[in-house]
Amino acid sequence: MWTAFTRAVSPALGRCELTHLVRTSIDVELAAAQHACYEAALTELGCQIERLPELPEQPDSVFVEDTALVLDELAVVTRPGAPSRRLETTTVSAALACVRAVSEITAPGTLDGGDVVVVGHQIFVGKSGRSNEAGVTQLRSFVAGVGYEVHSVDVDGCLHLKSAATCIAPGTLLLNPDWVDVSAFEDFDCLEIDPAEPFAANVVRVGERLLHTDAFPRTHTRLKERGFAVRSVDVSELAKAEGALTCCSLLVRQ
Ligand code: CIR
Repeated sequence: MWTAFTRAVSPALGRCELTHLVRTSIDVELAAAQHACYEAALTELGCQIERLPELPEQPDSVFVEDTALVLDELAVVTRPGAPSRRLETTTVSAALACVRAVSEITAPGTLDGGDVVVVGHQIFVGKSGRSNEAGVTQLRSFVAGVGYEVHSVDVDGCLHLKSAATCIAPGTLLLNPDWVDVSAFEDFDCLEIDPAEPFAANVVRVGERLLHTDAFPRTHTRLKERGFAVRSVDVSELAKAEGALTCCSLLVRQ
């Protein structure tokens, strides 16, 4: 059984952080409707949805993935690299304390959950503008005792490591080789996105099932050809806020 922690789209989403995208007008009502479809898709994939308290003043608060890393053994609440996002973590910490022992990244460390890719007991952290070495060192100290190794990985051209690589099955990754140093993943089975769809490497995995955005049909076909069951949703308004699919939930195995 899986729980997916989510949070409502803030009416202030239009004032979100942007790093690689040019600001365009966001239809917040449509974003909320797409977010509801995303939650419905997660329910179909076997998740029970738990809504975190709304934070209407926090533009990026729908992107809950960045606020924590949840492993089977423990949770780590992050200190997001964007100062504007640091008020998002308090409610996450309180919610996760009900399901896991919680550690917290503290200053000067920064870490965004979107930079963290877990493949078995190997944890990869993107060296993005959001996560720093102090954050990685703290994370390493929290997880070493439960058998995880932590590695830093170069990323370039995208916001987070999870924009460039996600784990789609045990020991298998979907990658955009233009945005990540693929040699970091040479021990794993790596499937590449279709080059015409640079944002397509971000896939939500719930057990054996995958959730992808419907903006990437070519990569979707590659996944299907490899035998993956893939459900897709439209999150085009959230994408204007530089949000990927994984960033709208924190998945917890119960
Ligand atoms: C930000 O820049 O922080 C938000 N506008 C988007 C965060 C997306 N997070 C993610 O994909 N993990």
